[in-house]
Amino acid sequence: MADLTVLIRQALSEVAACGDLAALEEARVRWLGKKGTLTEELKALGSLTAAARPAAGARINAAKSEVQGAIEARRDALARAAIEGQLAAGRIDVTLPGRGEEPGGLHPVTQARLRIETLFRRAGFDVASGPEIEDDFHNFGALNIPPNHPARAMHDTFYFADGRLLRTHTSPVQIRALQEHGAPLAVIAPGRVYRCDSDMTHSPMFHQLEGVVVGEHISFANMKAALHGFLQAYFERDVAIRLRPSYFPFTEPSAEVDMSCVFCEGRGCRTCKHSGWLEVSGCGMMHPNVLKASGVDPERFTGYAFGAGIDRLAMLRYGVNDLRLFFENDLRFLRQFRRFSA
Ligand code: 2NM
Repeated sequence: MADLTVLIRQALSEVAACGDLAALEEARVRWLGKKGTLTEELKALGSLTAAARPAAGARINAAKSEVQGAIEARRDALARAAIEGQLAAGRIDVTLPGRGEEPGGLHPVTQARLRIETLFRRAGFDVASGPEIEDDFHNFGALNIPPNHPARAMHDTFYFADGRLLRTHTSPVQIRALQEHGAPLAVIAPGRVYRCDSDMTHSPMFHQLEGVVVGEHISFANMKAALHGFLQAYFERDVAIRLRPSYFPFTEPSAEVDMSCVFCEGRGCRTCKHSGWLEVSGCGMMHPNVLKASGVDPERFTGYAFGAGIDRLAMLRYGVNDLRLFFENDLRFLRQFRRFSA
């Protein structure tokens, strides 16, 4: 028979070294299982003399129960350690200060839009809105942009499989307003528009402001005065504007609107590329075809229309130099606008 004292010491040290319940179960099988070391010792009793058997049997059973006890103690310790680990991992220190609640604020683009709406309402305009998913007629056809017109490629349109599309401008809103109310009419249509275009200065979704005024004697001079008045009110200062000839399918004649740079007052800086001028809008006299498509008699009525980027107007007013900041929703950026009101 093996030396029981040595076997017990070996078994106890193996049990103590078990790091988890699976290892402990393996050790139990190795020592106390059907073919375990101590079990084999008991089986060997048969080879002893009848006189020696009782004492040897008692010593082996005592050894077995000592190892059994050690295994149970180790199992308890491992189970307790597992629970402690789980508790520690999920511990909540209720004495730590809370994260607190912060007041929210309107997004700078929303602030700019609300401000623009207020200023145009004050000038007698209504504010209209319409669907962002449009049909071909309201986004293109009614705007003197027939199928295969190059302006369609220019617009980088997102199309749906059924032929509908995400509006590329808010002009459809004005077409619908004219169809519904007829002339005379003065409305602006601020809202989200979509173009398949994304880089430093272009976002696939951006915010546009468009406006139309239709009446019996609406002139190009009326348009220039309205745009000048709006820009001065929006930037709360005297600004100069100039109109450069341009082309849009829906207006004739058409122009780009430049404004004296709000950062350098026209002296020249990085933002205005040292020209002293910022391009802020496009405009023109409504094309007779557009009036006709909207149910307005172009022999009796004339109208002007304009379009500008709200995001760009917000950048210029709040001094933001990267358009993408408006769409990343980084709280460190947005927090800076809480103190402003519309
Ligand atoms: C622009 C430039 C010029 C425009 C035209 C219309 C409508 F629907 F009445 F025909 N709304 N806005 C227009 C005209 C938009 O954006 C640069």
